[in-house]
Amino acid sequence: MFNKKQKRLNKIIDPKTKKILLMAFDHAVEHGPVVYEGINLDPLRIAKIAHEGGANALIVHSGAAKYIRKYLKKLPLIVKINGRTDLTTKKIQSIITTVKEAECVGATAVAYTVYVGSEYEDKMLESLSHVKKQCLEKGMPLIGFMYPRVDGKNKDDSRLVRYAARLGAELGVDIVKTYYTGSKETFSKVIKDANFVPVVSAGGGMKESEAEFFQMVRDVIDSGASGMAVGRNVWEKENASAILKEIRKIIYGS
Ligand code: FBP
Repeated sequence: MFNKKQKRLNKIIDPKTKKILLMAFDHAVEHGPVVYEGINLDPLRIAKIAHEGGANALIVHSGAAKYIRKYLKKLPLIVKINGRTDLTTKKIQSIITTVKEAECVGATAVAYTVYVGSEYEDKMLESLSHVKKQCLEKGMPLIGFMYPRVDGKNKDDSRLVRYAARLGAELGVDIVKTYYTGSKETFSKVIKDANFVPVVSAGGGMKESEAEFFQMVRDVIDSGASGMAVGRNVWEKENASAILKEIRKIIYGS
């Protein structure tokens, strides 16, 4: 099982450079399609951008993965195991896919969100233990989306993000994905606290300009992160593949 898992991880973490470039596309579940009016949300379009732009893998839900796999065999897919809609205020994501199902639709890894500090944290951590067991049995890498959700605090509050990232490392996820805290000074502390696991930053909402987003990617990498999982700042743009190639250059340093 260890070899199987390592082979899969080698597709997601570049074995030579240890760099990671992921593209995230679970937004139509998390935020709903209406928020993205006017943007083509066909998962295959997004998968082609990820493939052409040089992403190591694309993060999707199982239905999108099944659809993409019919047409695009090569791109590694990371399948989300839990989820929620934006139509509820409850800060919890429920298990919606098993690791076996993810494997059946061709997943190279699975992803699980923890809302750290939410009133449902206990339930989400308990479910995580079951997901970890399934991953162990299948040799499946696990990406932890370690996202603070504390009433009255910003979700990118650096003290909370440090705690969330460290929790992911302690709980044994293979890669931690968390929010960027807004500065190299604070994000380097996040990386330091979770130093025994690769950490990637989410891209966040749409930036004013491409230049601003590229600067954020540079700052994330300068902070010591292994890479990024980019979403809206890429696939909402017309020249998405070109933008992704630029991001890849920054992350890989070439
Ligand atoms: P972005 O790079 O577009 O920020 O996507 C990262 C991500 O975690 C998605 O995977 C997810 O759908 C979304 O952000 C959730 O955002 P939020 O936690 O702000 O609702």
